[in-house]
Amino acid sequence: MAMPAMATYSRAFLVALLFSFCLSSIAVKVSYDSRAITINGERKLIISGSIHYPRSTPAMWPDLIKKAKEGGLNTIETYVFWNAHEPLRRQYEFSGNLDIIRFIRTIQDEGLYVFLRIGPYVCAEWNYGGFPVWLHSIPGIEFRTNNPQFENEMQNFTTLIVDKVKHAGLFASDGGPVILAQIENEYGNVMSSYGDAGKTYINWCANLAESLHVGVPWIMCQQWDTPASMIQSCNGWYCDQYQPSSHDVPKIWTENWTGWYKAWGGQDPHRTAEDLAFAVARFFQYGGTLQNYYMYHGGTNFGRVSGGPYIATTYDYDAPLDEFGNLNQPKWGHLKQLHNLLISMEKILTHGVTREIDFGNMMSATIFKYSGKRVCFFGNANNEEDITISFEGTNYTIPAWSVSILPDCFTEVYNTARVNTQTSVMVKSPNKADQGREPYNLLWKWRAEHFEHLKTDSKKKSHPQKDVIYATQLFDQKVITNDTSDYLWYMTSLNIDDNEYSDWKKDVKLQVHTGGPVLHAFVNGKHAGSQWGTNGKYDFVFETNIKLKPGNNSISLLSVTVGLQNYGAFFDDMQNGIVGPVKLIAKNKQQKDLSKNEWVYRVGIHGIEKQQLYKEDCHYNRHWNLENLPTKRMFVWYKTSFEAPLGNDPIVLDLLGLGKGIAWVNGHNIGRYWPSYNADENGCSSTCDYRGAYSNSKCLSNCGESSQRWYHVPRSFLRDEGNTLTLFEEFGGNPSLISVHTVTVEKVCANTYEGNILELSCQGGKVISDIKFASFGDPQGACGSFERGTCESPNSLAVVKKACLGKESCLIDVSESNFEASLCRVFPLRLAVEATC
Ligand SMILES: *[C@@H]1O[C@H](CO)[C@@H](O)[C@H](O)[C@H]1NC(C)=O
Ligand SMILES: *[C@@H]1O[C@H](CO)[C@@H](O)[C@H](O)[C@H]1NC(C)=O
Ligand SMILES: *[C@@H]1O[C@H](CO)[C@@H](O)[C@H](O)[C@H]1NC(C)=O
Ligand SMILES: *[C@@H]1O[C@H](CO)[C@@H](O)[C@H](O)[C@H]1NC(C)=O
Ligand SMILES: CC(=O)N[C@H]1CO[C@H](CO)[C@@H](O)[C@@H]1O
Repeated sequence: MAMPAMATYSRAFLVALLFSFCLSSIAVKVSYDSRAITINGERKLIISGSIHYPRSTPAMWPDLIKKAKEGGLNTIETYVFWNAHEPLRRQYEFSGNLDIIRFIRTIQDEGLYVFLRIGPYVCAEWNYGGFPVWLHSIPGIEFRTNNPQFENEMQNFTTLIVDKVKHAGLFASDGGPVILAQIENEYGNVMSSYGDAGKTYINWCANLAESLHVGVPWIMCQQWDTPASMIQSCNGWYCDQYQPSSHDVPKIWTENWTGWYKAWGGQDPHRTAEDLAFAVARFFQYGGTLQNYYMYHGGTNFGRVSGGPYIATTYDYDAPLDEFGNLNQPKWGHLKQLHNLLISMEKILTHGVTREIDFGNMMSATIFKYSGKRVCFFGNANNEEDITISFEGTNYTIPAWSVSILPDCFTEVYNTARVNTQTSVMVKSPNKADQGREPYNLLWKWRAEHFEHLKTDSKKKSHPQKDVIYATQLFDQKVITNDTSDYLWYMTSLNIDDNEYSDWKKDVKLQVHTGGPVLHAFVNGKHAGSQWGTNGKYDFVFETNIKLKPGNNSISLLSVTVGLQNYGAFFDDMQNGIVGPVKLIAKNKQQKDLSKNEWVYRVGIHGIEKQQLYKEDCHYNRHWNLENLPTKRMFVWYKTSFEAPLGNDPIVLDLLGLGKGIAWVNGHNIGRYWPSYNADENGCSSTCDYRGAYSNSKCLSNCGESSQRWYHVPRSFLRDEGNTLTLFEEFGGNPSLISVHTVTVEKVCANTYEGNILELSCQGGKVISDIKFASFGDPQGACGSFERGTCESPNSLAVVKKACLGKESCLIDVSESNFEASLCRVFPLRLAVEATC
């Protein structure tokens, strides 16, 4: 009896074991049909947002992903950054904010899907588009084309990443969150430049992807003749008019640009919440089912990761979550409402038959019908006129450049132009860690960067120096440095005979043709001039008058990069640094071409690459001066210590007053700084009309001001006290102007239509301390300058005060039932509020 009983028992046990195993990692089948991505056979609306793991810190990830989920996303998209993971060939880095597996698991923990865009070309305003610079040195290599050397490396890295994700069980086919993968990136934009080899290459990419058996679909974006096994997709400001060239694939929008990136010398970009919501609503109106925000959180280009030309350290992107992870309101909230509404209509949007009604004048309605239910989109793409339409006996007014969504084809629940979410006014407030001493003064130490080698480099090969390279030609900067440093010295000397000196005594010009972007010239150890590219171009011709002496003269050129080109056909071949010729031009037009002189190359700045003065345990720590703090001096090091601001609000440094350089906090490189580079004087407008097609030259602000004044210091880089800030200042500046700030919400405003629930909330534990304005009626003006209209409910202020004062956040039902009668004749009514946090 025992025996059979045991047998029964173990079978049951086995079944139970199998069942529990399946529960923990149930394989999910991801596929697609002509309408949508399907998950276990069910069509899904995918609302995705890009968050690049190296542009924040692991300590920030859970909060960012939680806010993305609260904002109504069901998927997070990221690129994979090859040059960060494989900085030297076959040497890998996956720790800290490069721990992609931890990032994917963090997303999984929130129950969201992952869209993994491996590339490995990523563009992304990332240094060299994500390619390791060592690739460039492989003999015979040609990037992104039918070239065995390139394909071998691409295959090697792509396979490594796929294997890593497989081993962690993170593909949906193994029960993980990764539902989609991408190979290559926007190749269609450049393919024609590569001729037939480009076609061969893109087919090779498709075959590579397929051969990796990831068990989820692969996507190729901006690729119009996609190989059959790949799903094509669209990138852009708008993708509503995009139709895939095959009828078997769904309409996918992989990059909906939520704003734009910032460049050194560029103005602040801004894409309005109204226009972004319009673009999204129209995409879904016209049958789209997968949409990804590029970026949902942009973040920061720490260290040397920014691309070129001139990509700044901030990568805020005007995204729904700002650089520091704060809600960018109203954008975040306005989109959240749209996402929740779209998801609630998922079944109908992915299955319904559609009927279009064209009302003319760019006004159209789309009716989705499925299993007895209907939803309607009324889209007005006219950028000036509000249009009233009559639909089934009811009149609807659709504001210009907006979409109304009616989940029952009768009641308008959402209009992209009517923002009912709060606007948060962010401020940067000075560090109050030391309450007794305000403003909080930083005490600075300094030391000069030593340029000893400037005097000795004219020595010949017979006394070869360490760490230098000799050549009788000018080299592309990245070929010499492998992009391990921004800095490269090009040094040479020339002899002026006594008998020719008369020609070279006066009015001599040094002329340098450089691929830029920054050049500092020294003649006989003295600074002779500096210049950098303008108008967004790296290359320029530098000219300055110099003084020569009879006999040997040394010419030392320090070339500085700020992020290698990341986009365009053959961008990888673009030369950096001094491309030549380098010439001396005498007054009588006589020239000496130094390009084929003997050049001595030295990589890096002594204090950075050799002494590592930014490191906490640096043994040169003693030799810093406390007296006579220099300002406006080139090539100088500054150091101070500071206390971490209390609370949880994000921390920024105000570096206005500095020139250009690199900043480290407790040894972490927080990025290049260049606050002296002002944004263009022109192109800004005081008003920003959301109507009409957006482009990155619309709604700009900050003209003529420092293009990046504030620099993010993630809290995880800090201790409570005794934090070290080290600066290498290249141009000259005044460190005593620097201060530590926190970023927080100062006040919140809203202008909410009747029929909505208004949520007001502060941030960082602060409560609503005052209601400056509240009027339910037809209030006028905008945040900061609201005014009463022709009518209002007399108890407007009282209702809002009662609901909100003293609270971190509050909800107000904006309806007539919640306020005293207003006697208004204007409909719909609105509640305008301005509250102080
Ligand atoms: C990548 O290349 C290395 C040799 O450089 C080799 O050992 C490794 O197996 C390759 N990986 C793949 C997946 O091909
Ligand atoms: C709708 O608008 C039309 C034209 O402006 C008007 O004649 C009609 O009376 C309106 N209908 C309703 C129900 O308001
Ligand atoms: C750059 O890479 C090449 C080839 O891998 C190597 O020979 C050279 O030493 C490297 N140079 C620097 C400065 O790291
Ligand atoms: C001047 O430079 C030449 C060539 O570089 C070298 O041979 C010579 O020794 C130098 N003379 C002095 C005085 O440094
Ligand atoms: C064509 C193009 O510019 N592509 C880019 C689109 O959006 C972002 C810009 O932020 C890039 O990363 C893309 O690859």
